[in-house]
Amino acid sequence: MREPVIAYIGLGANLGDPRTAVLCAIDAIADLDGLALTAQSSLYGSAPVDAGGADYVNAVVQVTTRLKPHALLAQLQGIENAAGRSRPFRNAPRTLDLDVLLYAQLVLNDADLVLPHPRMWQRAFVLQPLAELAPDLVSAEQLQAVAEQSVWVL
Ligand code: PH2
Ligand code: MG
Ligand code: MG
Repeated sequence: MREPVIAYIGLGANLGDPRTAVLCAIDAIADLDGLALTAQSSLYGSAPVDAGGADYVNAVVQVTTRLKPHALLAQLQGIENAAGRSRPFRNAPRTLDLDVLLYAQLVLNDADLVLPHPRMWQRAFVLQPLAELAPDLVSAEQLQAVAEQSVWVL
């Protein structure tokens, strides 16, 4: 049996009822086989970054999982699809977005999965909730670099 590893998942939504979508997604993640939800951040509001539409609800959860990275991604995409996710164009407003941010120390450059998440260090809506869960993973300098982005605790 694979040893369980710690992974971090970013959640976001800005269409429909985003707060409910993010809370339901956290429950759905916790219900997945091969995974335990081990911590969840506060919910954050955030202005869209490189995107249009309404303000987002964002959060980060920590999971401990035996799922391989692509199996974890596939499970998360199932939850996105069940929430009515469509992909009409890049960074379109979405009912639910679930991104694997970190998977143990793994560095991966596959076509469908890049780890760590390639844009997470430019995004306060990821770094602030991640720092709440795992302060050792985010430096003061990294938080300072995105300090002009508008993010607030809900
Ligand atoms: N997700 C994006 C693009 N821009 N902006 C905010 N505030 N929150 C997001 O989750 C978000 C975004 C692409 O996934
Ligand atoms: Mg995303
Ligand atoms: Mg995504």
